[in-house]
Amino acid sequence: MRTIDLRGRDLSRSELLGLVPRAAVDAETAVERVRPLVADVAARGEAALREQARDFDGAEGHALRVPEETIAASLADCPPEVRGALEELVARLRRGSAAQVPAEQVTRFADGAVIRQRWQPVSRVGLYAPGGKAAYPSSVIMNAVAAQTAGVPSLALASPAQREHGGSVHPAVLWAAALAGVTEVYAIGGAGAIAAFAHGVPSIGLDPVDVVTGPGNVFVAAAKRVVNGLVGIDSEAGTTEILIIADDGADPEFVAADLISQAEHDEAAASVLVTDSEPFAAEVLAAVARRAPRTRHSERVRTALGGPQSAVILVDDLATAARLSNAYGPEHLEIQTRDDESVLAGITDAGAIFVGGYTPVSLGDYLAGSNHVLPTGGTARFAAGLGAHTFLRPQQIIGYDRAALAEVHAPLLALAAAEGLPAHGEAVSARFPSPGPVAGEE
Ligand code: HSO
Ligand code: ZN
Repeated sequence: MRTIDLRGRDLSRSELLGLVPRAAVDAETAVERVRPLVADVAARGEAALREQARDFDGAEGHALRVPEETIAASLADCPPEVRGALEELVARLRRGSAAQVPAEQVTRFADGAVIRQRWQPVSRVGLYAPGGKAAYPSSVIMNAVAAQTAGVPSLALASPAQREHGGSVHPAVLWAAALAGVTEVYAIGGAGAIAAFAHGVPSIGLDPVDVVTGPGNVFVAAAKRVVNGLVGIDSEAGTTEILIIADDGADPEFVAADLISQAEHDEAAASVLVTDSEPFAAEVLAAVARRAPRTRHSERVRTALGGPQSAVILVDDLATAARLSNAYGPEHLEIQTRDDESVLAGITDAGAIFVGGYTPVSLGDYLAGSNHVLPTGGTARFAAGLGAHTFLRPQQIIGYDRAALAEVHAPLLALAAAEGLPAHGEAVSARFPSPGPVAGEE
């Protein structure tokens, strides 16, 4: 891992950002490639999907809808300890997600002048789960449970047809579906799946959805961009990132293990340590050098940690570390210091924040009860992670009675006149036949 020494420099937010480069992903070029695929599914439905499955997944003649019995039966092949762990994940996530559903709020301006705000779930969602080596049952559950907790009544799941699994989806995807209680599953992959969700496929009984979520490769991300507007989408989940703020009170072995854990996902993954202690940084680097060659995906980890997106950054103090982290807006932020709460107080931008030496990101990836679908690439500066709220819309319900409307009659007429929209004022005046002045009503 390279070291960037920022000590003794007074850096602005944009200078800080420029000093911590990250891997650039270009979904825009993929958009041009997937646009015709999406249009073809919209126009020709099942026939287009079958051609795309043949061309991209090497699957032909398979059932596009996975029978419900197959979903339930898949659990026979799920190792019991994996099943138990997935059940624990579902249970914790249900509790954690319930806290993301806001209560209805009522604002009363006067007796008879009330607005209510209720959080209304969307009616139907499509969840995408990648196939192949990236078949993460944990991610399927993160998406499904968040939608269910929001109260979404109709949920469909799609994942690529796997030739080695008889044209069905990856078994781990089916385990997750079965344990989360998802019964509508399609063996459709890539951009075609996103198009199928957005436009519907009548011949296989797939009704269009309102929101599409879930991770995928660059073509899935591009297809989500193409259908965005016709349906809602979650944020684009790019390559994973971890930024750790630590001082010499932290355990270098813990920090090294956590940097390696997220590097395991991808050669382009970013692992960044920000510390005010040079001796501590040296200890972490020594621990990384010892641990990295021994882990299963050591080649991938070596590439990720050696890439320009990963670094150890030396700063003067932890307040600067927090400023640096805010500029970066990490997907995952860990704080392991002598005074975690005061560092936390300086943090404004992060997808999820893991506090203390016993809260590694991999806990959040699986069993903390929090959601692991988080904003990447700096989008944590304006976006939230996936949760029940992703599927909820605040809806205001307005109810005024005659007396309450009378009270705002005159100022409303003034605003309507100012905007040159007299019919707006007349709609109110019509309810107060002559003479109509507000005072006359009281
Ligand atoms: N760290 C990944 C999520 C994940 N990890 C799934 C293991 N399985 C992105 O937050
Ligand atoms: Zn992970």
